[in-house]
Amino acid sequence: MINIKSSSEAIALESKFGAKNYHPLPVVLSKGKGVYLYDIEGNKYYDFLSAYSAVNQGHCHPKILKALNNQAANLTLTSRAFHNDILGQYEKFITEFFGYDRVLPMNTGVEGGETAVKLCRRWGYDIKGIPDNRAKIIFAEGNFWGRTLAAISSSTDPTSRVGFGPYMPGFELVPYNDLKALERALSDPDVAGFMVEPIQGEAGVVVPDDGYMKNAYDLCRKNNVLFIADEVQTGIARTGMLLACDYEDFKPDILILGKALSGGVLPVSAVLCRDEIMLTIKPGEHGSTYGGNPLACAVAMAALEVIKNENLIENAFGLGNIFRSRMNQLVKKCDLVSLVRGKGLLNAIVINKSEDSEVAWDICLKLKDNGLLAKPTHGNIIRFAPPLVINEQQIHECCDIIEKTIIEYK
Ligand code: IF1
Repeated sequence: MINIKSSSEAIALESKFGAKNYHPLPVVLSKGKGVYLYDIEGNKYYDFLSAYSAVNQGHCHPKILKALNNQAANLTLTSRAFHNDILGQYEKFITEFFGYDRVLPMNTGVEGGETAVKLCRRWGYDIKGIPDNRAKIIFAEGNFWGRTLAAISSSTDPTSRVGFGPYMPGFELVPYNDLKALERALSDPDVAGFMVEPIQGEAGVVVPDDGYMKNAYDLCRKNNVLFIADEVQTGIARTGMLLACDYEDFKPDILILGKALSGGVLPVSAVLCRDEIMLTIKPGEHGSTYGGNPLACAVAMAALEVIKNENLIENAFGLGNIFRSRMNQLVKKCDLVSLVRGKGLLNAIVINKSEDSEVAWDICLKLKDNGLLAKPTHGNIIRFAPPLVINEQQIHECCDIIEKTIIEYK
C-alpha cells in the first residue's frame, strides 16, 4: 500500500490510473466519524451528502463496525449454494421490520431495481396473465435507479442514457406527479408495474404533491398493476419516516431498499414483497454471488437497529423542519437562492441561475472551504443530506455555514 502524503498525490494517482466516470469535488477524504469527514491534510468537514443517503447512521458507526468485525472473524461468504446460520435470521428480521412476507437479498441499489423489474414481469405473466414478452413497466420522467442497461433504458437524462443503446423494451414513461397521465398509461392491460421514487433524488429532490403516491397506488390497484417503490435513497429514516411512502396511507407491493441498509459499510440491497409475487421466481432463476452474504446480513441488522435505537426517524423529521425553516429565511434575504424543498433530512436548495451555470458548483467549493461538503445534483440544485445522527446544535452550525457562504458569494 502506497503511503499517500497529500491530496494532490491521491488525485494524481486517480487521474493517471482510474476511469474518468466521475467529476468529484477537489477533496480527498481519509477518515469519517459520525457527521464528520477529514481530509488527508486533517481538515474537518460536515458531511452534507452522506454518500447519497448511504451513511444515514453516521460514518463508521461503532455498533455497525462491531457487527462487521464479529461476523468477519467467523464467516463472510458461503454463496447461496449452501445455507448459513445468519441469512434466515436476517430474512425474519428485515421482513418483520418492514412488514412484508419475504425478502430477496441483493447488493447494490440497481440490482434491487433489476430484481423488482424481473419479479414484476414474472408476476405479470404468471399471475396477471399478460401474454409472454408483452409485459410493460411504467416509470416517471426524471427517475434515477442506477447505471445498468435496464436502468438507463427508463432514464430521461441524456447523460445517463445517450450512447449506450439499444435499450430495454417494455419500459414506458409518464410525467412525475401527473395522475391523469398515469391513469391513461395504466389502462393498458399489458402493464405489470409502476416503479417510482417517493421523492426524486437525482432529479433534484423533487417532492410530488401531497397524495400523489397514494392516488398512484390506488390507480395501480384499480388496474391490477404492481406499485414498486424505489426507496433506495428516500428509505430508512432519511425523509423523517421509516419509508417516504409512510407519509401516506398505503403499502407498496414491492419495496426496494439499498444504501443506508448497511450504514455505508458495504453494499447491501433488498427487495421485499408478499408471497404471491416473490414465489413466482423459482430456484436458479435469479440471484447473486454475494446476495445475502453473512457479512451483509449481520451489518444490515445492526444498521437497522441503530435507526430504531437512536430514534433517527424522529431526529430526521424534527431537524429537517429546522433546516428548511432556516433555509427559507435565507431565501427571503438572498435572491441567489430561489427555494428550498425536501422532507426530513433530504433537502435541496435551488440556485437562482440557469441549469448549466457554474454557480452551484462554485458555491460547493466555497462551502468546502468553510467546512461543509455538498455537491450539486442537476446544474443549479444543491442537495443537502447530512447523516441522520446530526444534532440540533450541529444543524444550526451548518445552516450558519451555508448562510454565510451564500450571502458572501459574489
Ligand atoms: C452514483 C445519483 C443519487 C438511487 C435510487 C437506485 C439507485 C440510486 C433512487 C442505485 C443510486 C446513487 C448512484 C451514485 C450517486 C447516487 C445518485 F446521483 F447517481 F443519482 F443518489 F441521486 N435508486 N443513486 O438514488 O443504487 O446501484 O448506486 O447502489 O455515483 O452513481 P446503486
